[in-house]
Amino acid sequence: MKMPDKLKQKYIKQKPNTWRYVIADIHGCAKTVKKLVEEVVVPSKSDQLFLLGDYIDRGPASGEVIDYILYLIEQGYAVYPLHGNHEENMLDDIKEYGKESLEMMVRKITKCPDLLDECGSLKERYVNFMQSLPYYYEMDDCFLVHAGFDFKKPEPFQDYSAMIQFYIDNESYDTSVLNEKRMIHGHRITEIDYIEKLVNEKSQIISLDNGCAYRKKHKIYDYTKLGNLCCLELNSACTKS
Ligand SMILES: [Mn+2]
Repeated sequence: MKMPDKLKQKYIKQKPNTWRYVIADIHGCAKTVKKLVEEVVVPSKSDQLFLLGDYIDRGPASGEVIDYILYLIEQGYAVYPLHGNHEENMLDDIKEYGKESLEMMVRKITKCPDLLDECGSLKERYVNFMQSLPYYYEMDDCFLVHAGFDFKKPEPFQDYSAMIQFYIDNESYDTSVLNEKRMIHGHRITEIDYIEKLVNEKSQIISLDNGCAYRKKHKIYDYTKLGNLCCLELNSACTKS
């Protein structure tokens, strides 16, 4: 996908005396993210709220999730959304499929009919939103990215497809290129005990996706350790001790 360079990464300055929150893969769980933001996180308008991508598919209300993000931005909250592979796939599908196949796919396969308008096309505001998303954010003490960086590649900070679909193995990941900064990512569904361990041990790499849409028995995953939408407070996660 071609896009202007300014959208590919952004350096974000930390504001003094504010909190920084990160929420990973929301996947159509609109009620959950609203509850999390409004009753648990309760950010002020000067706090920063980072979202790690994958807003759509799996859960029941993909369009509602994007509308909620747009609403928060409109209300003046400092929201920083990132690109996920599900948004990228949707944008590719728009280019690849004709109107009818796309409509069928969105209704039957990805199951997010609330992304469609009454003519069966993807609503323009969702397409515009998905096209506007950067691939990673860098701050003075951390990187935020949907999936991760592939440091085996010669130009890891140019490899945008890795950023949305790289599958990180926390145990063997080479962190030397991060310059001692933390890296917070989603995409890889991670059991809640392990997320807590990474946070408590102040791990340099933190996986934050607990598969919030997985609330029932699943072929691959132990659903009893999934199903939460996690939020990490970056100031405390990034302190050294
Ligand atoms: Mn993903």
